[in-house]
Amino acid sequence: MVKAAVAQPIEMSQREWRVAELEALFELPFNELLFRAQSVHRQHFDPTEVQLSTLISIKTGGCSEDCGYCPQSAHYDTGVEKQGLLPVEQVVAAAKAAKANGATRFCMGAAWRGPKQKDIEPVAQMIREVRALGLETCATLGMLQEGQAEELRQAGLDYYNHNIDTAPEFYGNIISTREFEDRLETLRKVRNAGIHVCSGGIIGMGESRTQRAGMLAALASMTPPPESVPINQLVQVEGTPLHGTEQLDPLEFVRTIAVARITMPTSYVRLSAGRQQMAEHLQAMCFFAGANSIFYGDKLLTTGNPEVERDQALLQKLGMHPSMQASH
Ligand code: SAM
Ligand code: DTB
Ligand code: SF4
Repeated sequence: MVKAAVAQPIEMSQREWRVAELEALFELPFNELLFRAQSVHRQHFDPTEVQLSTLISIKTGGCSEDCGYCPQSAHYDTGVEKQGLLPVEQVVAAAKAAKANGATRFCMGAAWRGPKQKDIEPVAQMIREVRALGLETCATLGMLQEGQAEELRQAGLDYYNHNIDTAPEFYGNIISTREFEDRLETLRKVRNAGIHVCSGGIIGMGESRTQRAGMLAALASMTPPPESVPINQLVQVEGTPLHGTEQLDPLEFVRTIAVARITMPTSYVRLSAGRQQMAEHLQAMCFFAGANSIFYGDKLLTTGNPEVERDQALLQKLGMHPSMQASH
């Protein structure tokens, strides 16, 4: 009888990852892959802990970019109502509610190609006030110009979310108004300003397995890899070009989480958009595969997310609990 390869929970030090190595991980027998991922996970994290991050859309819709997945692009008719920059008080009230529900990070998202210089001060004010509540701050505002990352850091920004979204080779199939390299440039600015990096992507956009491996290889090979890695399942929104894309096998999504965990052992891997469409046992499997963070709150940016009570019940059922806040 052929014996299955013995799992080796070896320490994966930071290094350049080749796409072929990640493809080999994807091709492992499912149980072998999950066992390896869980073993790596336990070397660095308490497997019962999950980090909770709440989102708010501070500026909604009417975006000039043509990202094929996004309901907020002005290029598509999706019925999303446009909303200008929210008043600071409204953002702070939402942050207080998020904290009261147990979130430790608050992420402010804007449907911009990038912020104009006049936008920086009001956003900086939001960051100052949210941080004063004792929450970790995160913002996702699009591409940054020279000096803007420093201004945001100065205001107390802990994390900047800027996803590479997909593999370099597939990027042009999804977005035409900017290039993959533009994303890397903003990530460099964020890193240089001393802000923690949150970067991940979307699965289920019609990419191949090799391209899923390519996206994760690009993230894992960053020096250092992003501290937070959101793995989104495409939320298909009517009116966007990607609406109607063939649904991905859920087990392939779990594999993607596992490969992210193995290749980025010390990063928080966030089970992100798409949870509302996932059964509880699928989410549980993602946690076993090494996901240790979620978006928490009834809404993502414009689409739904499981209600807070439902998530609390799920965590309780799984014997999991929110992780304490990282100090800043
Ligand atoms: N406009 C900024 C930008 O694109 O960087 C910030 C906000 S944008 C909505 C943040 C991220 O949300 C995108 O990079 C993408 O990964 C994710 N996203 C947008 N629409 C999505 C969808 N329908 N399904 C899953 N993720 C989505
Ligand atoms: C991320 O990776 N996913 C979040 C957050 N970063 C900003 C956004 C998901 C958006 C899903 C579609 C919507 O609600 O508009
Ligand atoms: Fe605009 Fe961001 Fe949506 Fe792209 S993902 S259309 S940049 S809001």
